[in-house]
This record gives sequence, C-alpha cells and structure tokens, in this order.
Amino acid sequence: MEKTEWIWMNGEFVAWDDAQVHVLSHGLHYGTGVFEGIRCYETERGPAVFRHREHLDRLVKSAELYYLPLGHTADEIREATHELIRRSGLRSCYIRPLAFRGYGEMGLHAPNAPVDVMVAVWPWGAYLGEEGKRRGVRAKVSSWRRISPAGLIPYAKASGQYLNSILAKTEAAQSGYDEAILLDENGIVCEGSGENVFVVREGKLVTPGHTASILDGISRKSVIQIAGDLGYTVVERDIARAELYVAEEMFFCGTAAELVPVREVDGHELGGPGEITKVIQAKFEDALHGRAQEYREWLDVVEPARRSSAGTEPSRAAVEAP
Ligand code: PPE
Repeated sequence: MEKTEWIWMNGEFVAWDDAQVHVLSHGLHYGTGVFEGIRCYETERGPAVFRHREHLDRLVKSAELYYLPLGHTADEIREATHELIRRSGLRSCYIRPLAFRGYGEMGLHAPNAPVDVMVAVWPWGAYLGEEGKRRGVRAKVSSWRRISPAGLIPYAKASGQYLNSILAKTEAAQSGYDEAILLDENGIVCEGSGENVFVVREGKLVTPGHTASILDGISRKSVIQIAGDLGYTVVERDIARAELYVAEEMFFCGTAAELVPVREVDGHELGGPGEITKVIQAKFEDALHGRAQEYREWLDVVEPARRSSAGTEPSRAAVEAP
C-alpha cells in the first residue's frame, strides 16, 4: 500500500510509521473492531468525501451493535478526516476509519480494554481493476455461505465478520476468478465479498432486500436512488442462484470497487457490460466525481485550510504543527 504522512489515532495526528498497537490488543485476538471504507474524490469544488455522514453514522451504529463505546463523535472523526486529507495533499483517496478494543484486558468480556479509534487515508486505485470496471469481472458463487444473522450482525461492518468474506474471496481467487458471490444458508444470493450485487431481469433491476444477510451498502443505496431517478424499476427481493446465470446483466457496487459490471458467473457468460449497467455506471461515476448536480449534497467538500489572520498562506509547518 502507498503510505501517507499522518494517521489520526485517538485524537492525535501521529506519523504513519508510529501508528502502532500492542500485540495483546483485544481486537487482534478476537476481531473486536468496526470499520468503514470511504472515498474522497477530486471535484471542481475541491476534494470531496462521498456520503461521509452516512458512512460515519454506520460506523457509530456498528460500534454500538458490538458494544464498543467510541469516545469520539462522528463530527470529531469527520473533522479529523478532513484535516488528514488536507495534510496528505491528496486530491482523491480511500479513507479507513477503524475502532477496536485495544490493549489492557484479555478474555471475551473485556469492558476495561480501551476502544482505540483511528483514521488513515491513502491512494487506492480500482479495487477490482480498471479493466474490470470497463470490461466486467468474472465471479464465482462461493462454497462458503454468508454469515447468518442468527450468529452475527451482517448489517454491522465489523472486523471479525470479514473472515467470512476472506474465505470466499480466497476461494474465488484460487479458482482464477475476480470475485466471489455469497449465498445464505438457504441458497439465496446475498452479496460479493466486499460489494453488493444487482442483476437485471426483464429490464428491471433486482437486488437482495434488507432482510437478506447483506451489508446495507451506501453505494447500493445510491444506485437504487440513481436507477429510480433514471426511470428504471428497482425491485428488492430474494434472488435465486440460477437467476445469476440467466440475468441479462449484473454488476457489483461498493466504495472500494465503485460500480463494476460482471461478465461471467461460474462459467456462464453474461456478455460484456450491459446497456443498463453502463448507463447507471456513468451516472454513478458522475455523482462520485461531483459532475451530477442532482447529487451534489452527497459530497462533503474538504475546505482548504483557513488563512491566518495576517492574510498570508499558512505554511506547511503551521498546518502540520499539532
Ligand atoms: N458488502 C460488503 C461485505 C462490504 O464489505 C462492502 C464494502 C459493501 C457490501 C458495500 O458497501 P458500501 O461501501 O457502503 O457501498 N466493502 C468495503 C471494504 C473493502 C475492503 O476490501 O476493505 C469497501 O468497499 O470499502
């Protein structure tokens, strides 16, 4: 990964290489963490964070669901993130906030272990490749089933839950596929290892609904809004595995991946990116990059550092001083 200079950790900006944790940190042993994946894009109004508030609200909710008192408000984390982006000098980047049980107490019930909170930003290109975004990716239905809501909380973006995604992704990669699709225990389609999924059936968009074991994706929500605004019908319902094979079109969407067409599932060719997929992808990209006026309010613009009272440009040192 590409380094940047600073990481925000527990209220302070620390040098990237100094943002360390103890090996007896609780989260390392038990997966007791919650995180977010957010992107900032270069727009004509400056660097802008896509649906920042929604991501931070989900972080707060995930923390609450796993009994992790955050100690920082969403507003504090938002401010810290803006400052990190300013300090990084990046016009676009990936943003990774994480809150986890830290060092101090072991065992499953460890209410006295502190909850550490950090945010890092770095440049991260197309998650499933530039070529994948253009031409489509090949997906494999995983033999691993998506975590059940009877045992975990699919709606929470929790660190430990990602072992499920990692099993599926590893299996797909080892089989020569770009991405995995996870079904639930009943064989109903849930999502990709790190993306929500949509299919086109008889000209309508279909995606698993809220009762499915999915992460309630913010890209998913954005795509539903965009597709509706463009006049497409969007249906949230159960999707059978075989519907993937007979779909007219299919795509994944997520923060890291953005919108990626699927061109093959389990050896069944769907053809190149479909027409509806391409139209929605173009509008989604416009929304991300601030080119769609109607979705301007989705962008949290990072204002430049305030000028000093003397009216001079703040020096880099002044901006960086803690
Ligand atoms: N499902 C899962 C399981 C998931 O991890 C993501 C995001 C989504 C759906 C899409 O959600 P949203 O980003 O709100 O539209 N996955 C994040 C982590 C990827 C990673 O490898 O790390 C992301 O895209 O940032």
